[in-house]
Amino acid sequence: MSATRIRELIVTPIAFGDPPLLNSNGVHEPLALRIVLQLVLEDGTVGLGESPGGTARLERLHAAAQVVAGMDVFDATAVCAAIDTALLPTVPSSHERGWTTSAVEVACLDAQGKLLGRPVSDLLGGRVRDSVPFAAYLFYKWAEHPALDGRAAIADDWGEALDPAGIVEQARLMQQRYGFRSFKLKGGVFPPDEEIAAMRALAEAFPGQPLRLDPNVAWTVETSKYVARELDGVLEYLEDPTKGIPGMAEVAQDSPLPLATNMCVIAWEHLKPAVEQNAIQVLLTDHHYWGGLRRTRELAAVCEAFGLALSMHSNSHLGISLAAMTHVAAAIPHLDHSCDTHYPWNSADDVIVPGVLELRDGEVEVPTGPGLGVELDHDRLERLHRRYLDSGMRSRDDTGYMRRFRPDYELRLPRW
Ligand code: GKR
Ligand code: MG
Repeated sequence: MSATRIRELIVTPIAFGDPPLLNSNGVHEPLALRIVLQLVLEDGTVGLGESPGGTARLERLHAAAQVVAGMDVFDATAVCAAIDTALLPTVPSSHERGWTTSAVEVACLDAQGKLLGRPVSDLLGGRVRDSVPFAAYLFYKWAEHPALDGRAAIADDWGEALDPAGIVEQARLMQQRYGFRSFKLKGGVFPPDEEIAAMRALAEAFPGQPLRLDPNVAWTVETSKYVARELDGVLEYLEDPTKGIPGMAEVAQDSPLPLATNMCVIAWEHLKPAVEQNAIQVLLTDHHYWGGLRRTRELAAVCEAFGLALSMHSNSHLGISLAAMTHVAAAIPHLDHSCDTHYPWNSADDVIVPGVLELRDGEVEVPTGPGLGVELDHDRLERLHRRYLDSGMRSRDDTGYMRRFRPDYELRLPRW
């Protein structure tokens, strides 16, 4: 029996704390869901992976576990192809299948690195930087999760941010705590003029530091053009102002600002029309759905070929994902912008042993230990799994949660 053969894939759904962050869909619930993967080899080596949660993703990872047992961990391409083939009949979207293959690919690379005694960044061609810059991810937010159904209110140490002054204060806290030198605001929450005012206030408070605004398709084409004009000279890019490749292309025709996306170009087949229509100038990559770390590096080369700048998307996540994001970002020569991360909002509940990943001066040093360089805290994992089981929460529902407090809240995109 070869030591590098996969014995089993252990799939553990978890839930961790999340503050009341606002977006164009509603508000974050008190818990966010992720899934932790442990890919166990015949010799006992364990490769780690982290995927977004939810019932569908969990079922697909369980299906993947059936397929990968017995395969060689160094055959990561074949492992992903086998999973893709198994999912194809029930999951027609390549983007959706990508979430599953990506998480397993990361676990394969972690295990490979551990076997070889080399960091994952070495397996991706070697690092071109020793630390990776991240942006402070600013959100409009409530001071607390209000009391609900007998549950007490849940406060946090970030405070309320519902206007330009609140956003500047949050940015200052982010800078004090983590040293960030670039800032992204999640918009699509208030009328565009209020969000324009917030960006101007940030520009005044942090002169010369890169700024971006992402309303998650809350605006029409016309509104997007208006905001782009108003924020000319203020933003480094405007992210997903409006829906779809044709809509973004229409905005891009008149926009003085580069347009970025993690919404309309999310699978390989979207690249050709986006390039043909000149719909975007910046792509936010994300190894969680682009097929893993090696495919992300390939994507970076495609972007380079077509003159697209590269940035990185994030969702509520923990340390295994942050380690993977850091390794791949370290191995991409043309990383044009600091990466997004939700880590400051969620790191208190991490599943990894502390000490390796730290956001300092707005950067994370690339771990140099074998594999991803992070270690699972099994007690934490057990606690967060129990929390998942006890919560009864099985999918993210920002809109439904918002309606618990504002029953007349409607999900309307575009809203303005
Ligand atoms: O966490 O509310 C959020 C974000 O809106 C997230 O869901 C997005 O996927 O961060 C993301 C983005 O850049 O669009
Ligand atoms: Mg975005």
